[in-house]
Amino acid sequence: MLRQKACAGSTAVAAVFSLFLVLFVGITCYLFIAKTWWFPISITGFGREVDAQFMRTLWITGIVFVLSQVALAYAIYKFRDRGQRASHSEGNQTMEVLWTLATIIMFVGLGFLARNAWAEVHFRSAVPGAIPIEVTGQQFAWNFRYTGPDGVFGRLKPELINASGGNPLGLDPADAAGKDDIVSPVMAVPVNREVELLIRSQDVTHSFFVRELRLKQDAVPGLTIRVHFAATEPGRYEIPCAELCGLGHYRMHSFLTVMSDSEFQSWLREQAAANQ
Ligand SMILES: [Cu+2]
Repeated sequence: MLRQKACAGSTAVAAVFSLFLVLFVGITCYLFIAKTWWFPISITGFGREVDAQFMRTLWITGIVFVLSQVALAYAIYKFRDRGQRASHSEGNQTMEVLWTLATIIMFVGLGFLARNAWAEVHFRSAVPGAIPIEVTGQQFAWNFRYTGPDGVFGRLKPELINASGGNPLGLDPADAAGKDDIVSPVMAVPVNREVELLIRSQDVTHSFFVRELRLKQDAVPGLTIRVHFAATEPGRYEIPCAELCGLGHYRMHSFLTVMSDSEFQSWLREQAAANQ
Protein backbone atom coordinates (compact mmCIF):
# COMPACT_ATOMS: atom_id res chain seq x y z
CA MET A 1 0.00 0.00 0.00
CA LEU A 2 1.45 3.36 -1.02
CA ARG A 3 1.31 6.28 1.37
CA GLN A 4 0.37 9.73 0.17
CA LYS A 5 2.90 11.12 -2.32
CA ALA A 6 3.44 14.12 -0.03
CA CYS A 7 4.73 11.80 2.74
CA ALA A 8 7.43 10.19 0.55
CA GLY A 9 11.04 11.16 1.20
CA SER A 10 13.06 13.28 -1.17
CA THR A 11 15.18 11.53 -3.81
CA ALA A 12 17.56 14.48 -3.73
CA VAL A 13 18.48 13.93 -0.08
CA ALA A 14 19.26 10.24 -0.65
CA ALA A 15 21.22 11.03 -3.81
CA VAL A 16 23.26 13.80 -2.16
CA PHE A 17 24.04 11.67 0.86
CA SER A 18 25.13 8.71 -1.32
CA LEU A 19 27.27 10.98 -3.44
CA PHE A 20 28.83 12.52 -0.33
CA LEU A 21 29.78 9.05 0.94
CA VAL A 22 31.39 8.08 -2.35
CA LEU A 23 33.33 11.37 -2.48
CA PHE A 24 34.39 10.97 1.15
CA VAL A 25 35.73 7.46 0.41
CA GLY A 26 37.52 8.72 -2.70
CA ILE A 27 39.24 11.61 -0.88
CA THR A 28 40.22 9.33 2.02
CA CYS A 29 41.76 6.77 -0.37
CA TYR A 30 43.59 9.55 -2.24
CA LEU A 31 45.17 10.89 0.99
CA PHE A 32 46.55 7.43 1.81
CA ILE A 33 47.65 6.53 -1.72
CA ALA A 34 49.34 9.93 -2.30
CA LYS A 35 50.89 9.62 1.20
CA THR A 36 49.90 13.23 1.91
CA TRP A 37 50.59 12.88 5.62
CA TRP A 38 53.02 10.03 6.03
CA PHE A 39 55.51 8.94 8.66
CA PRO A 40 59.27 9.37 8.19
CA ILE A 41 61.53 6.59 6.90
CA SER A 42 62.32 3.94 9.50
CA ILE A 43 65.93 3.61 10.67
CA THR A 44 65.75 0.19 12.35
CA GLY A 45 65.20 -3.33 11.01
CA PHE A 46 62.46 -3.74 13.56
CA GLY A 47 60.86 -0.51 12.30
CA ARG A 48 60.65 -1.94 8.80
CA GLU A 49 58.72 -4.93 10.22
CA VAL A 50 56.38 -2.51 12.00
CA ASP A 51 55.84 -0.66 8.71
CA ALA A 52 55.12 -3.92 6.87
CA GLN A 53 52.55 -4.83 9.52
CA PHE A 54 51.06 -1.34 9.28
CA MET A 55 50.67 -1.69 5.50
CA ARG A 56 49.11 -5.17 5.79
CA THR A 57 46.60 -3.85 8.32
CA LEU A 58 45.94 -0.76 6.22
CA TRP A 59 45.26 -2.79 3.06
CA ILE A 60 42.85 -5.17 4.77
CA THR A 61 40.97 -2.52 6.74
CA GLY A 62 41.11 -0.20 3.69
CA ILE A 63 39.41 -2.75 1.44
CA VAL A 64 36.75 -3.45 4.09
CA PHE A 65 36.26 0.31 4.54
CA VAL A 66 35.78 1.00 0.83
CA LEU A 67 33.43 -1.96 0.28
CA SER A 68 31.28 -1.18 3.30
CA GLN A 69 31.00 2.55 2.56
CA VAL A 70 30.14 1.98 -1.12
CA ALA A 71 27.55 -0.63 -0.08
CA LEU A 72 26.13 1.89 2.38
CA ALA A 73 25.91 4.58 -0.33
CA TYR A 74 24.15 2.08 -2.61
CA ALA A 75 21.68 1.07 0.14
CA ILE A 76 20.89 4.69 1.01
CA TYR A 77 19.89 5.42 -2.58
CA LYS A 78 18.32 2.09 -3.47
CA PHE A 79 16.15 1.82 -0.36
CA ARG A 80 15.22 5.49 -0.09
CA ASP A 81 11.69 6.36 0.99
CA ARG A 82 9.46 6.32 -2.08
CA GLY A 83 6.27 6.05 -0.08
CA GLN A 84 6.49 2.24 0.03
CA ARG A 85 5.73 0.16 3.09
CA ALA A 86 8.71 -0.53 5.34
CA SER A 87 9.65 -4.19 5.72
CA HIS A 88 12.08 -5.85 8.07
CA SER A 89 14.19 -8.99 7.91
CA GLU A 90 14.99 -11.46 10.68
CA GLY A 91 18.64 -11.62 9.69
CA ASN A 92 20.60 -14.41 8.09
CA GLN A 93 22.36 -16.92 10.29
CA THR A 94 24.75 -18.13 7.58
CA MET A 95 25.90 -14.56 6.93
CA GLU A 96 26.31 -13.91 10.68
CA VAL A 97 28.51 -16.99 11.06
CA LEU A 98 30.52 -16.13 7.95
CA TRP A 99 31.40 -12.56 8.84
CA THR A 100 32.09 -13.42 12.48
CA LEU A 101 34.50 -16.12 11.28
CA ALA A 102 36.06 -13.77 8.74
CA THR A 103 36.65 -11.16 11.46
CA ILE A 104 38.23 -13.74 13.79
CA ILE A 105 40.52 -15.04 11.02
CA MET A 106 41.51 -11.50 10.07
CA PHE A 107 42.39 -10.37 13.61
CA VAL A 108 44.14 -13.58 14.66
CA GLY A 109 45.95 -13.69 11.30
CA LEU A 110 47.19 -10.11 11.62
CA GLY A 111 48.36 -10.81 15.17
CA PHE A 112 50.17 -13.92 13.96
CA LEU A 113 51.97 -11.97 11.22
CA ALA A 114 53.02 -9.30 13.74
CA ARG A 115 54.47 -11.74 16.26
CA ASN A 116 58.08 -11.24 15.11
CA ALA A 117 58.00 -7.47 15.46
CA TRP A 118 56.33 -7.73 18.86
CA ALA A 119 58.77 -10.37 20.15
CA GLU A 120 61.75 -8.37 18.90
CA VAL A 121 60.95 -5.52 21.28
CA HIS A 122 59.16 -7.20 24.16
CA PHE A 123 60.62 -10.72 24.48
CA ARG A 124 64.11 -10.78 22.99
CA SER A 125 66.78 -9.24 25.20
CA ALA A 126 69.58 -7.07 23.87
CA VAL A 127 72.59 -8.83 22.34
CA PRO A 128 75.64 -9.22 24.61
CA GLY A 129 77.88 -6.18 24.26
CA ALA A 130 74.99 -3.79 23.56
CA ILE A 131 75.76 -0.28 24.80
CA PRO A 132 73.68 0.47 27.91
CA ILE A 133 72.15 3.94 28.10
CA GLU A 134 70.01 4.97 31.03
CA VAL A 135 67.12 7.23 30.00
CA THR A 136 65.47 9.26 32.75
CA GLY A 137 62.34 11.34 32.26
CA GLN A 138 61.45 14.12 34.63
CA GLN A 139 59.14 17.12 34.40
CA PHE A 140 60.10 18.39 31.78
CA ALA A 141 63.38 17.05 30.47
CA TRP A 142 65.19 13.91 29.41
CA ASN A 143 68.59 12.91 30.78
CA PHE A 144 70.80 10.21 29.31
CA ARG A 145 73.52 8.43 31.28
CA TYR A 146 76.44 6.44 29.87
CA THR A 147 78.55 4.13 32.01
CA GLY A 148 81.93 5.58 31.05
CA PRO A 149 84.99 3.34 30.48
CA ASP A 150 84.27 1.02 33.44
CA GLY A 151 81.02 -0.22 31.86
CA VAL A 152 79.14 0.13 35.17
CA PHE A 153 76.56 2.69 36.24
CA GLY A 154 77.29 4.35 39.58
CA ARG A 155 74.79 4.40 42.43
CA LEU A 156 72.00 6.98 42.45
CA LYS A 157 70.57 8.53 45.60
CA PRO A 158 67.24 10.33 45.17
CA GLU A 159 68.07 12.71 48.05
CA LEU A 160 71.08 13.98 46.08
CA ILE A 161 69.00 15.02 43.02
CA ASN A 162 69.82 18.64 42.29
CA ALA A 163 69.17 19.69 38.69
CA SER A 164 70.28 23.31 39.11
CA GLY A 165 73.39 22.13 40.99
CA GLY A 166 74.45 19.93 38.05
CA ASN A 167 73.32 16.57 39.47
CA PRO A 168 69.92 15.94 37.85
CA LEU A 169 70.01 12.19 38.49
CA GLY A 170 71.37 12.25 42.07
CA LEU A 171 74.69 10.52 41.32
CA ASP A 172 76.38 9.48 44.58
CA PRO A 173 79.94 10.90 44.64
CA ALA A 174 80.88 8.28 47.25
CA ASP A 175 80.51 5.48 44.69
CA ALA A 176 83.67 4.95 42.62
CA ALA A 177 81.67 3.29 39.81
CA GLY A 178 79.86 6.57 39.22
CA LYS A 179 83.01 8.70 38.86
CA ASP A 180 83.25 8.15 35.09
CA ASP A 181 79.48 8.18 34.40
CA ILE A 182 78.45 10.63 31.72
CA VAL A 183 75.14 12.46 32.00
CA SER A 184 73.87 14.37 28.97
CA PRO A 185 70.62 16.12 28.04
CA VAL A 186 70.94 14.73 24.49
CA MET A 187 71.50 11.19 23.30
CA ALA A 188 74.13 9.93 20.88
CA VAL A 189 74.54 6.39 19.55
CA PRO A 190 76.90 4.83 17.02
CA VAL A 191 75.32 3.65 13.76
CA ASN A 192 74.60 -0.08 13.35
CA ARG A 193 75.44 -0.87 17.00
CA GLU A 194 72.84 -2.28 19.32
CA VAL A 195 72.07 -0.09 22.32
CA GLU A 196 69.99 -1.04 25.32
CA LEU A 197 67.91 1.66 26.95
CA LEU A 198 67.06 1.47 30.65
CA ILE A 199 64.04 3.74 30.84
CA ARG A 200 63.08 5.36 34.16
CA SER A 201 61.09 8.26 35.49
CA GLN A 202 61.75 10.52 38.47
CA ASP A 203 58.19 11.71 38.92
CA VAL A 204 55.17 10.94 36.69
CA THR A 205 54.71 8.71 33.65
CA HIS A 206 56.55 9.98 30.57
CA SER A 207 57.03 8.24 27.25
CA PHE A 208 60.23 7.86 25.26
CA PHE A 209 59.41 8.13 21.56
CA VAL A 210 61.48 8.38 18.40
CA ARG A 211 59.35 8.17 15.27
CA GLU A 212 62.19 7.00 13.03
CA LEU A 213 63.05 4.14 15.42
CA ARG A 214 59.35 3.12 15.52
CA LEU A 215 59.95 2.80 19.24
CA LYS A 216 57.73 4.15 21.98
CA GLN A 217 58.01 3.10 25.59
CA ASP A 218 56.49 4.61 28.71
CA ALA A 219 58.82 5.70 31.49
CA VAL A 220 57.09 4.58 34.67
CA PRO A 221 58.06 5.74 38.18
CA GLY A 222 59.53 2.88 40.21
CA LEU A 223 60.37 0.70 37.20
CA THR A 224 63.38 0.31 34.92
CA ILE A 225 62.10 -0.80 31.52
CA ARG A 226 64.55 -2.18 28.98
CA VAL A 227 64.23 -1.79 25.22
CA HIS A 228 66.88 -2.11 22.55
CA PHE A 229 67.54 -1.04 18.98
CA ALA A 230 70.27 -0.60 16.39
CA ALA A 231 69.94 2.54 14.26
CA THR A 232 70.99 2.13 10.63
CA GLU A 233 70.95 5.74 9.38
CA PRO A 234 73.15 8.56 10.70
CA GLY A 235 71.21 11.74 11.45
CA ARG A 236 69.49 13.80 14.10
CA TYR A 237 66.08 12.71 15.33
CA GLU A 238 63.69 14.26 17.81
CA ILE A 239 62.83 12.56 21.11
CA PRO A 240 59.56 14.07 22.28
CA CYS A 241 57.80 13.00 25.44
CA ALA A 242 54.75 11.11 24.17
CA GLU A 243 52.76 11.06 27.40
CA LEU A 244 50.90 14.10 28.68
CA CYS A 245 52.95 14.68 31.83
CA GLY A 246 52.04 18.15 33.07
CA LEU A 247 51.88 21.80 32.07
CA GLY A 248 55.36 21.79 30.51
CA HIS A 249 54.78 18.59 28.51
CA TYR A 250 54.76 20.46 25.19
CA ARG A 251 58.38 21.54 25.67
CA MET A 252 59.72 18.22 26.93
CA HIS A 253 61.92 16.91 24.16
CA SER A 254 65.50 16.09 23.30
CA PHE A 255 67.46 14.80 20.33
CA LEU A 256 69.03 11.52 19.30
CA THR A 257 72.09 11.76 17.07
CA VAL A 258 73.15 8.63 15.21
CA MET A 259 76.83 8.96 14.24
CA SER A 260 79.82 6.92 13.13
CA ASP A 261 81.68 4.93 15.75
CA SER A 262 84.69 7.29 15.75
CA GLU A 263 82.40 10.34 16.10
CA PHE A 264 80.68 8.58 18.97
CA GLN A 265 83.97 7.92 20.76
CA SER A 266 85.00 11.56 20.47
CA TRP A 267 81.51 12.69 21.55
CA LEU A 268 81.90 10.53 24.69
CA ARG A 269 85.31 12.10 25.39
CA GLU A 270 83.87 15.62 25.01
CA GLN A 271 80.98 14.77 27.33
CA ALA A 272 83.36 13.23 29.88
CA ALA A 273 85.47 16.42 29.83
CA ALA A 274 82.31 18.55 30.25
CA ASN A 275 81.14 16.36 33.16
CA GLN A 276 84.34 16.89 35.12
CU1 LIG B 1 56.98 13.95 29.89
